[in-house]
Amino acid sequence: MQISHDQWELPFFNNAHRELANELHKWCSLQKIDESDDRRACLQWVSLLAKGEWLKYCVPKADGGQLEELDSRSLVILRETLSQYSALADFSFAMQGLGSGAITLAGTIAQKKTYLSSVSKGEKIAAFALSEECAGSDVAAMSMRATATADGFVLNGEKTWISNGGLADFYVVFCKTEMDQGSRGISAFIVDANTKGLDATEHLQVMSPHPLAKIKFTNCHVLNSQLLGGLNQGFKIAMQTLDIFRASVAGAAIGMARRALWEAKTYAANRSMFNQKLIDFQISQASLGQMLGLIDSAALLTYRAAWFRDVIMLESSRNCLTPIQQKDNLKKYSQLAALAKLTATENAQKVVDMALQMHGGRGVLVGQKIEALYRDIRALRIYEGASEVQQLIIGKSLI
Ligand code: COS
Repeated sequence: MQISHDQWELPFFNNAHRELANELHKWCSLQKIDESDDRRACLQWVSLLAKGEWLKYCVPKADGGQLEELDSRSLVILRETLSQYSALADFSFAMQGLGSGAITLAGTIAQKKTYLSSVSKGEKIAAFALSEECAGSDVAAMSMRATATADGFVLNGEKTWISNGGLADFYVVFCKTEMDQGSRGISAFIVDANTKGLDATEHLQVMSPHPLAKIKFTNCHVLNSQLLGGLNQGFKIAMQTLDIFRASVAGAAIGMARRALWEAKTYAANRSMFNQKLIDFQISQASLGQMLGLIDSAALLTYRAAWFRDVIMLESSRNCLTPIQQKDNLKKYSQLAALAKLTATENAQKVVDMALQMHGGRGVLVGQKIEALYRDIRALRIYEGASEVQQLIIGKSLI
C-alpha cells in the first residue's frame, strides 16, 4: 500500500514527527493478525503496540512514556497511520490513551505510578466510563452515584457504550457525588476491574465489532485513594481528557479516508469498463479530486488543532501566562479540536461512501476493505462527542 507521506512535511510537524510516521508505516506493514474475534484481536494489538513501543506515546516520560508530555501531533500521526491499516489497531492504541488520559491530567504521584507505566507497557488495559443510557451528550445528566463512606465511596449505577468493557484492567469512572449540582457535582474514580460489585459481562454487538460493554456497579466500594482529582472536579477532568483526544479522533478519520481513497484509486485503475479503465472517465477523476479535497481540508484543521495544543498552549503555559490568558487558550483549543473532529469525521464519511460507490457492487461485499471501512467510520461521528455536540462547542465559543 502506497499512502502519501507528504502531509508530514507541513510546518506543523518537526523531524521527530516525520521519523515517527516513517517508522510506524514500516512497522504497520509488517503486522498481520487474525481479527475475526475482536476481543482476542485487541488483546493481541495491545501486546504488539507495547512491543513496538508505540504505547509509550499514551503517557508522559516521567511515567514511562516517550515524550515529556502527551503530544497531540504524535497522537494524530499514530492514529492516522494505524487506522489506515486496521481499525482495531487504532482502537487499541486510542483506548490506552483515552482510558489513562484523566490519570495523566489529574492523578496523584501514587496513582500515576500504579497505572501509567503499566498502560505504556500493555500490562494494564484502560477504559473511560462516562456515558450512561440517558447521559451521552448531556454528561451532567448522569445518574450513577458515589456515596461517601468512612474510608472512601460506594458506587452504584450503570455505564454504557464503554469501550474495552470486559477487557479492561481498570476503568476511570465518572459519578455524581452531589446529585443536585449538575456538572459541578461529578467526581472521577479509578476502579480496578476486579473490584467487588463491578460487572462487565454484558457485551454490546455493533456494526464495526470492537470490545464494548455495559458496566454495572452494585455497592462497589473504592478507597479515598481511588478518587481522581478533587471532589466534584470530574466534569472538567472529563472535558479536558476528551479535548486532548478529539484531535486524534479526527486523525483516525483522516487515516480511514486516506485508505478509502487509495482503495478507490487502485480499484478504478484496474477495472475495465466500456473499453477503457474506470479511472479514465472524467467522472471518476472528479470524484477522486473531490475526495482528496475533503481529506486535505480536514487534515489541515486537525494538524492546526494539534499544533495549537502542543506549541501555543503548552509552550506558552510554561512562559507564565496569566490565568486569563491560559483560560483563553483552553477555550480556543476546545474550539479548534471541535472544528477538527466535526470536519474530519463528516468528511471521512463522505469520502468512504464515494469510494464505496466507485467499487459498484463489489463495494458492499462482506470481506472487502471498503465495506469494512464503511462500517468502521460511522461511529467516529458519534463517539467522544457527536457532531452535534461539536457544533454546539464551536457555536458557544463564538458567543
Ligand atoms: N475544559 C475545561 N472545562 C470545561 C470544558 C473543557 N473543555 N468544557 C466545559 N467546561 C467547564 C465550563 O467552563 C463550566 O465550568 P463552570 O461550572 O466553572 O462554569 C462547566 O465545565 C460546565 O460547562 P458547560 O455549561 O458548557 O456544560 P454543559 O453541561 O452545557 O455541557 C457539552 C457541554 C455538551 C459540550 C458537554 O457535556 C460535552 O462535551 N458532551 C459530550 C460528551 C461526550 O463527548 N460524550 C462521549 C462520551 S466518551 S466516548
